[in-house]
Amino acid sequence: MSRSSVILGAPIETGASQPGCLMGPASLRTAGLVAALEALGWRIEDRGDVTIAPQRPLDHPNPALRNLAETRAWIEALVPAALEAARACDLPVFIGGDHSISAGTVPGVARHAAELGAPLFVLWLDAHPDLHSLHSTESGNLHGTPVAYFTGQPGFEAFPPLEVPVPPQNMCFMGIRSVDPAERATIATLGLEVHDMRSIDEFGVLVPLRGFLERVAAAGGRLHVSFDVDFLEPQIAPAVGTTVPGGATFREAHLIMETLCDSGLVTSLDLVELNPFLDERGRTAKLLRDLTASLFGRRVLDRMTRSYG
Ligand code: 4U7
Ligand code: MN
Ligand code: MN
Ligand code: MN
Repeated sequence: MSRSSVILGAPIETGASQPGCLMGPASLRTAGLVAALEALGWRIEDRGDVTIAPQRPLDHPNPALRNLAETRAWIEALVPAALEAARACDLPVFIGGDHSISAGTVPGVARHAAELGAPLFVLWLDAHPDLHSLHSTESGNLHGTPVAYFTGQPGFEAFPPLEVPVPPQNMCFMGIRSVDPAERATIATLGLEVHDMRSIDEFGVLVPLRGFLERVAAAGGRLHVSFDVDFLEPQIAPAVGTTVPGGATFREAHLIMETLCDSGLVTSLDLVELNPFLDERGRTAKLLRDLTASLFGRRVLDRMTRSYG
């Protein structure tokens, strides 16, 4: 039996600092994401894009917050859509949209994991830990807040109540190289597993990734991967608003996706922060398509795979 995936677009750009992520789902479809995955033997159902109605502005004690009402509405729309997608297939792919989509997709798949009685783990591939609360964010850009929200941190009274939080000890961050003071404090307090770019320079991507995958397998866990384009070195992935130099290389990123594929543990994926307005002849969209294909089983040659757990 071939494996199945539901593709769901979430064209959100209200969480980001600049417009353009709205076009992310269209750009990935134009790059041929569906055909690339079908070529690997997957059954793909593209459910199109989620939408929200126009919103009336919401007040908040933090005057810096931008587009709070829209983000709230996106979360309310995405949680049930992500839950349904997770119920309907082996590995749903959520296409952003800026990273605020994960404030809906992760709680949605967390509810599905809870239905199955399995713990949910999250691999966060990003230059940033996205650990701000609605009170600590200084930029007011809500794509910097999803992890704090879905791990159940305080300061989210203005977001929809969270039904199934992800335990902070089930998180693993890789690629981190831009951390604000409030986020640094949260990382220390919660004791989060963070592999910053320095530690990737020192140990490569495989040592920390294998350690985390062993942990997921030992717990009988499900694994959500959230892939922010700014995880990558901006020279190979220019289509992103929040570029930070010193990101993951082409091979580091593919090796992560290939290793995740071999593990057989991944049960959902976000592809976020693609801003096609900033792309160069579609190269970032094509790279993201190919990285997803590596996660879905594309490989150079057949080989023995390593098993976990
Ligand atoms: B992304 C930032 F200040 N921390 O809060 C902020 F550096 O989803 C960036 O990872 C947030 O791209 C980046 O605005 C959010 C900034
Ligand atoms: Mn992010
Ligand atoms: Mn980022
Ligand atoms: Mn970004």
